[in-house]
Amino acid sequence: MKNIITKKHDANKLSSDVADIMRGDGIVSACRDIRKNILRIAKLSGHGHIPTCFSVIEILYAIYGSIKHDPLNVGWEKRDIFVLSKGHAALAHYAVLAQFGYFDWKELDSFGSFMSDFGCHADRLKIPGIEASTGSLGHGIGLAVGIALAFRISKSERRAFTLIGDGESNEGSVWEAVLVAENLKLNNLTIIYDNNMSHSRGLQIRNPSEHFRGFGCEVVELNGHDIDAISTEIKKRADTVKVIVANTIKGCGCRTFVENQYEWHRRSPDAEELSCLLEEIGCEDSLKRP
Ligand SMILES: Cc1ncc(C[n+]2csc(CCOP(=O)(O)OP(=O)(O)O)c2C)c(N)n1
Ligand SMILES: [Mg+2]
Repeated sequence: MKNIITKKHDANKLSSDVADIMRGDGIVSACRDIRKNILRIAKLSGHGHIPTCFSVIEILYAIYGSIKHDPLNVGWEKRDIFVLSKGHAALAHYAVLAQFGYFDWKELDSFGSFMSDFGCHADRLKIPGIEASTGSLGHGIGLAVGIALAFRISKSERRAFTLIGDGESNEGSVWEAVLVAENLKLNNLTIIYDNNMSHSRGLQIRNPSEHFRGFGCEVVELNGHDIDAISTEIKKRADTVKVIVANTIKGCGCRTFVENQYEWHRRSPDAEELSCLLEEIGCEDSLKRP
């Protein structure tokens, strides 16, 4: 056993947030299946950013369960727009889009391979449901601000949503975008801030809620693994820019990732590690697609 795997899954020792999402049926089991498939595809491809992805599964699930969109009519002119600003979570985004019926799971098996449409960062011209090509941190939020402004100018009821990272928010362009959005009082823009405290390679942003409030945004802070809480806030509009500070666990669901966050940022598991990780999320029995 490689020492990168720490110990076997012990639900009693996990934080209550982690343990809660691993119990129950319905949405909870859908999120477990999404995690299972991300692990499977990361192993297949040799790529992944798995902890980054596991941090935002419930957020992405809540977004696609709440915004206006239609997987059978991807160009629907009344749809809301979501931009994944922390673009290295592309595999999580693809997985949630597959879960919501944008494409078949089996298409994702080519993720990260030569000439695949499913790149490690998503391309909006290649994948249905991807509205912006992202991956260079600090840019997606600016696109979302522009999209929200365009909706206002065209007197549209459509809304724009974006998901940004705490490490990403070391980029000054994030705060420039917030400044512009709040000055324009873009009440059709919701920013979700993935507060997974991943400051090992960046500067820590202490108390992000206060930062956003300082800019004049309307801020709500919640558990980023609580789908109901996120969905409720996604649906509610504010008078100005709305920011949801989502407190998350980077690698949520796998103790190994939580404890070895930095080492796992980009690596993919080998066969032995994969079976340990599947066991940690409670899916040791099967690698079949949902
Ligand atoms: C402009 C830019 N600089 C650096 C990188 C390299 N990079 C990829 S992920 C990452 C850390 C991002 O942290 P965070 O936004 O908190 O995402 P997390 O992995 O925690 O989900 C960095 C610096 C990048 N993709 N883009
Ligand atoms: Mg982070």
